[in-house]
Amino acid sequence: MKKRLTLILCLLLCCALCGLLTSCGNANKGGNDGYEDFVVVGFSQVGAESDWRNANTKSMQEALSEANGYRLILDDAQQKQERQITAIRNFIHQGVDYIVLAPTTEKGWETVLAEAKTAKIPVIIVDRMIEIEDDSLFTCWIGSDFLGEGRNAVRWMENHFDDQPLRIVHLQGNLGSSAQLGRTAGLEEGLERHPEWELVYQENGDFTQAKGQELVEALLADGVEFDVLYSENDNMAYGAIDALKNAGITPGKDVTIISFDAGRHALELVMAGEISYVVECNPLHGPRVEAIIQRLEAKQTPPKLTYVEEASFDTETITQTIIDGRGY
Ligand code: GYE
Repeated sequence: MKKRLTLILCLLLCCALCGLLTSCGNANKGGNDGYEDFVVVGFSQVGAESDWRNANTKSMQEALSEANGYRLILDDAQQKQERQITAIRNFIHQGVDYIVLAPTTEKGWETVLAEAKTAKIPVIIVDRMIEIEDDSLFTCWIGSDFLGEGRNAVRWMENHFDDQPLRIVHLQGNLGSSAQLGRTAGLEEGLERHPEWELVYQENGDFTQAKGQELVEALLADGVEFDVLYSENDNMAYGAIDALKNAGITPGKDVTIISFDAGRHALELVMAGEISYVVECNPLHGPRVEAIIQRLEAKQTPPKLTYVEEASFDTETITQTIIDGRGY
């Protein structure tokens, strides 16, 4: 009798343990966790530093929605690579179907992506690129040609200023990110070709409006004089514009401003003549990532690298229709 009771208790314990394991195991593989009908995607986002980034997050949320059959687990890394590494490890632990990574910096992904590969979870990189020797550690990448963007801006400067001497202030984005590296490299090529161009100031503005304003206030206080402000994103340009105006300097007249991203407000400032040239960087990757996942679900192979098409605008080419059509 006692023996039979122990046996029954053991069986009950086993059942309970099994149930626990199924529900704690793969987030997507059955159980009562509510994930079973969805494709589960873990998205490690850089942060919320700019309008571009917020538009990017929104685009991902809209495309990878429950109505479309997805469960999106979004992690905001607050611009820190360590946080992204932790987020990816959590996604692996949760057994997501796909990992999407918008990397803060290019370097330092080998170990964690090898862990994702071992767990057989495809990794889709968006926006910025990673620098990695073994490219089997990610499935594919979709994003922008940042060096092309920088070269585009420099071409405009060459056409606009001919051989005029220029004093240039350079606000950089987060150091080590593809967006910074490419846009900086474009400018550096221009500086090499043009001995009449002088770089009078170069600093990291973290891609934020607050830092852009702070840096320009500081350099004006130091008496730095300049003709061109090359800002590696719109938000830093907005901050710079505030600082210039507060100091009685008219953007677009006393100083030429060049920016990257081309969000709606930047386009309005081009129309108002305050930003002279803006190079577009498209943040709407949600539907593109969704299409990639659909192909992978259908056991197809998406292209390894996809560059999105991007335009640019100056005071002559901007129109109200272009501004009205800009959703972010
Ligand atoms: O230009 C900037 C953002 O990586 C393209 O990051 C992105 C850049 C974008 O914070 O505004």
